[in-house]
Amino acid sequence: LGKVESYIHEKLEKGKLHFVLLDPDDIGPEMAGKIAEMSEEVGVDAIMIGGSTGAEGDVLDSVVRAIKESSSLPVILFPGSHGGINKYADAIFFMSLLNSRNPFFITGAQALGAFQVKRYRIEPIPMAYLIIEPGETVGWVGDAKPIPRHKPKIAAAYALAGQYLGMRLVYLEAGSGAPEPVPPEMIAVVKKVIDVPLIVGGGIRSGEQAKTAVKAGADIIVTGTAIEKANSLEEAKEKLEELNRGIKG
Ligand code: 1GP
Repeated sequence: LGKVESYIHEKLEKGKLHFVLLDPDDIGPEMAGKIAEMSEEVGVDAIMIGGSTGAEGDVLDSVVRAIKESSSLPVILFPGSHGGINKYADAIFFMSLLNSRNPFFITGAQALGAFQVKRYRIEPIPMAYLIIEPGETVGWVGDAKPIPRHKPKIAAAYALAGQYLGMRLVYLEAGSGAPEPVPPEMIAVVKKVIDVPLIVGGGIRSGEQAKTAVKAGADIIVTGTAIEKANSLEEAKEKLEELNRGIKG
């Protein structure tokens, strides 16, 4: 395993993890740097960078660099397509949107990005990415057939298929800003079936919601909107602390 993946596994032996997602389309480099620095102070485990609309090119470049300068947390790309690759990142979730209707999001963008990942020596971490209702922007852009919230077995079947295809992480995604996170019943059913770490994100805004997801079986919780939407840096820090407590107890 690569450096970042090993780091994730070592940390998972001691407890559950919290990854903070920053979308360069919503947040400038200065703010991103400050949030990354605060995240590290509070005990967040990694910074993810990505978004479905416009997290590319110079905008992405300056945000990744600002984060690398202001914290020593691993920076993991969470790309909406091959445009979300950046040479300053440590690793990339090399993800396939398994329940997309469009092969571009299953294998097409991956082929277009593969040589770039190799050239820049970004550590690829293969991941099954599953969109759960409502799916929000990423569900629409990714042309997903979102998994119904009350059908946990469908999610589990896709998750297990992902594992059997060689993916080393499974991500259940309700969509950024989703009104409700992935249901705990679904998290529990998926967790029971797979052996690889389970990531859950989308709509997790409170420590209580984070705790519920962890109790159900999530290994890694991703939060983005709750922190990006804070009205001040102090508020963002309080939110980070609240979420972190919910995840780590
Ligand atoms: C989105 O799962 C992540 O891809 C995080 O979602 O912005 O709702 O926290 P939020």
